[in-house]
Amino acid sequence: MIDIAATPFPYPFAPGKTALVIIDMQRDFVEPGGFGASLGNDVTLLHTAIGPIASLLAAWRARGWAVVHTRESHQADLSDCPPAKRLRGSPTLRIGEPGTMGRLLIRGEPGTSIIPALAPQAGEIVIDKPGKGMFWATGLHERLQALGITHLVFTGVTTEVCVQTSMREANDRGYDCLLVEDATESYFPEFKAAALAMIAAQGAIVGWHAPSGAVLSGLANV
Ligand code: TIU
Repeated sequence: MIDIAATPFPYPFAPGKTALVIIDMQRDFVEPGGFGASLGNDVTLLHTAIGPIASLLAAWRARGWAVVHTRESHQADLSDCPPAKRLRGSPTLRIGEPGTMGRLLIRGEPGTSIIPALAPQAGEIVIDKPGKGMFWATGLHERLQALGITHLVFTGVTTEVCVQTSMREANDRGYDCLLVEDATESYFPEFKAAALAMIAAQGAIVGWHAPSGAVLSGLANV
């Protein structure tokens, strides 16, 4: 085990048993005309996370460690999209309606793809998830167990929605989870700060958080 400098105390990193998780770095969330923009958000707020995620991804690939990419997405007939999700609120476009990058959050449409800077490579796990959390209706837990994964390092968007939901699901399944501070972003800076604080409170009740620099320097000799 390697101790990574983290909040609220050092994170016990397990080399070879720690998957890098990249949540929903899709065009639909980070580019204009997609799902995130349809909800009234400024998508440029998410762009600062791309560089740190790319650095972590390169570090994992160099060591041959497991990488998980997720995509929030639905089947073309919307059979896996509950009306409670599709009909809530007053977005400019709803899930499944056509935008400038195809039908919003529908599998196979251009907007649902992961941005080119972080595109998955052969051998990496790619999960299409109908919910905010990455374990709901995906079979991911079984795949991680088969690989002997016990620890998860989280990145991606948005911090307090799909990242936090996935991290809470993972914590309940027994994984030790670290959220990388500069490799996650929110449309609401105050929500990102609150999510980081509540995750690490009460003795890491959900998990740890640390900057990408601390993770990369902790791995320097591994
Ligand atoms: N709206 C928002 O902040 N996020 C989502 O709907 N999905 C994810 O976080 N991926």
